[in-house]
Amino acid sequence: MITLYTFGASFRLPDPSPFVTKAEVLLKMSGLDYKTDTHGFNKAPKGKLPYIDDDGTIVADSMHVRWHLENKYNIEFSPGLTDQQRAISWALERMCEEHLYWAIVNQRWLDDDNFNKGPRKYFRAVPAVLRPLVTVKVRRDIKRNIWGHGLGRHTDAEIVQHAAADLKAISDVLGENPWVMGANPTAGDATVFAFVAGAMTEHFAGPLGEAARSHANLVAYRDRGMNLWFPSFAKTA
Ligand SMILES: N[C@@H](CCC(=O)N[C@@H](CS)C(=O)NCC(=O)O)C(=O)O
Repeated sequence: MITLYTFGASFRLPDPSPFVTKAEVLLKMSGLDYKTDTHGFNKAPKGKLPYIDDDGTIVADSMHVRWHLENKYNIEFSPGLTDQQRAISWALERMCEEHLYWAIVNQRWLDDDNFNKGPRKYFRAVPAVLRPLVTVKVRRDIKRNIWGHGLGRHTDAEIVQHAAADLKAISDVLGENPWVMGANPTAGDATVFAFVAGAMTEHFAGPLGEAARSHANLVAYRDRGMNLWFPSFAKTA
């Protein structure tokens, strides 16, 4: 049995981390038995979630999880795709993970209202006397990370402008198709669905979510993915 280490559902999402959601969608696509565990962060080998424990084999990072499932279980997540489609899918995935992600972090962690509605809850376990200091330090570290990436050197409005261009690109690739590479879900959907849902969640206010929800096909795509993989989070469920 595979154990997927997660943060646990929040922000009207199956997981606040799109990387965790991606790994869980891959596990669902694989058809393998798995369970989730929200108590693994302190033992995360790379200091981040997700990671899996597959009968004693620890695999950290959503990409390594995918490669592990492909190699160990001979799973083909994207049957029938051409090399060009695989390349487009890969480029979309990387755009979500290495660019759109930072706009999502910016929106949740550095906007005070969204921080209070969301990530602040992670600090409840910190002793009250230390909590303000720890909270300020972690938010400062996150600001430094976004700055280090480069996106954080822009104003909030410019960050959303960059992210909105990502979302438009996803919307344009999707077009009228139900899934990013056509009629059936493929590996790229595990990532793209996770990041679109994360950017779009109605839990947070602001222009990033509005930009995501301005594309009717992206809203339908998010709802389609929720219905298929996480029906308890689907509006129609
Ligand atoms: N490349 C990694 C990224 C994972 C990642 O960034 N996880 C974040 C949550 S979204 C995390 O665990 N952050 C905790 C930390 O950096 O302390 C993957 O694909 O799994």
